Amino acid sequence: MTETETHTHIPARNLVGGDWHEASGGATYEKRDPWRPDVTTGTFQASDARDADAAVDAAAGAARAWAALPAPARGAFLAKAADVLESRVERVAQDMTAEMGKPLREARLEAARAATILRYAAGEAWRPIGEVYAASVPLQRLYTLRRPLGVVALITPWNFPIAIPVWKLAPALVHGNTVVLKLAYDAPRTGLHVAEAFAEAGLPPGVLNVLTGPGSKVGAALVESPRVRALSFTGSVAVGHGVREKATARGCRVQLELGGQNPLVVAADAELDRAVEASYAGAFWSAGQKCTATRRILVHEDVYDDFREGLLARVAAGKVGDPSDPETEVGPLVGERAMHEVLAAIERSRDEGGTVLAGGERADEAGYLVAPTVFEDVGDDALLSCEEVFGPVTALYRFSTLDEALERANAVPFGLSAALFTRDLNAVQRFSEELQAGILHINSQTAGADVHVPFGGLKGSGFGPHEQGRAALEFFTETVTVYQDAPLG
Ligand code: UN1
Repeated sequence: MTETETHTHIPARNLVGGDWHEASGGATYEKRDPWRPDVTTGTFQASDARDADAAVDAAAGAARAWAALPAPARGAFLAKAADVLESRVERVAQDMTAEMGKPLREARLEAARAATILRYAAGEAWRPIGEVYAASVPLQRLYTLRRPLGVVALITPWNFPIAIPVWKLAPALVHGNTVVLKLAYDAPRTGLHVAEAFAEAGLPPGVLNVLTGPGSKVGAALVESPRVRALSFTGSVAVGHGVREKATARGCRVQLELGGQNPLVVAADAELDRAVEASYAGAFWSAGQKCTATRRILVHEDVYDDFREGLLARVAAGKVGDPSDPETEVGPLVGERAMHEVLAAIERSRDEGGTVLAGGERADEAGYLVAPTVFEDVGDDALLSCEEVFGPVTALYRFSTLDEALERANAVPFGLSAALFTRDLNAVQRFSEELQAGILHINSQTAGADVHVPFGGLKGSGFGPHEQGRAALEFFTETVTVYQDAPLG
């Protein structure tokens, strides 16, 4: 295996059982640059169910020995992979920008974050995996023990093409599972860097298997595979619900991270400049393609006009365009279909009575760029107020009391993240107790996820235990209780 496996082999290959393989059906697909769609960024394996089966076979074969390895020895592979990835942050970032359009400045941060996640997870090897209880009889040890599940499958999205694969696989591996990772169809190259980093770190064959290809074939096969004990999925609500139905029906453990309809509330006493900056970042960075993006901005009526003016000035000053320019803040959407969906949602919102204050149209002839779009006068039951429109579109709403803001913020089926800008401790307290979202931000933007704390949504935004931090232990292990009585004689 060479250092440049993912670059020198055209098409790029899957990692299965420690070797690089072409898809068994021999099919490949091309990925194009969403900024310049006539440019091909790579050719990848269009894997199918046979490849998924081979990967599960390899993972099952490696499971026993991997689970038997002491956790710190497992963690050492994660630390080595972190070193490899860290040495390639710039290349990973450039590849990410080229294949899915995330602006380079954010892609660099995400690539670096992958190494941090691996280091954090490596450290988990040294932390407790059970609890000791007082015994109810003499000479007994009574304790719990968390054990690996076996083979786990991870189905990952294109919008965080390295952070999400890594934040799923790192705890899965360190806690002793073997993994089949399905990379997003629209961002395969970025994820293959992870495969390469682990291969170079000398990970035993079969412990991590990485496949590219269509979700309808590879993902579906993993969902159905009886040897996959747990399945972690991040993506759309529709696909996620299908995954849950099929996988839970066969007794497979399921974790879903789905969409959001995230509110940002600006109180009358907020630091308006900060609220404006956070709204801009939350709504428009990554072209709004984060499940944690800011979709609704609720502003107190006393400061509404000032905030609106500030946000529109910030939008006008924003740097929009070529994602490979390190100054660019807002780049293209991931693909043509995604762009048309967002443009259609903008049209519908106009038809529903919304007023476009900024943006509202495509902003480049070749690239799939939609200008940062701000609406107002959108009804609470309109599309933009209820559904997740996965693009650089946000809406302003006016409110008069905190009760009203909380009620309207909560009036969606989602519950991923939310933000409040205020200096009022009472408002903060109410928000932290009543806002129906898994991730709450006081005076910071709705997006973002530290590596060492739980991440996950409430209501329709998620299912199963949260990800990251210590929470990951819950999903990737099962607990046994041990009654250990000493011999009497
Ligand atoms: C972040 O806000 O940095 O797919 C992470 C998503 C989320 C991750 C967001 N699961 O957008």
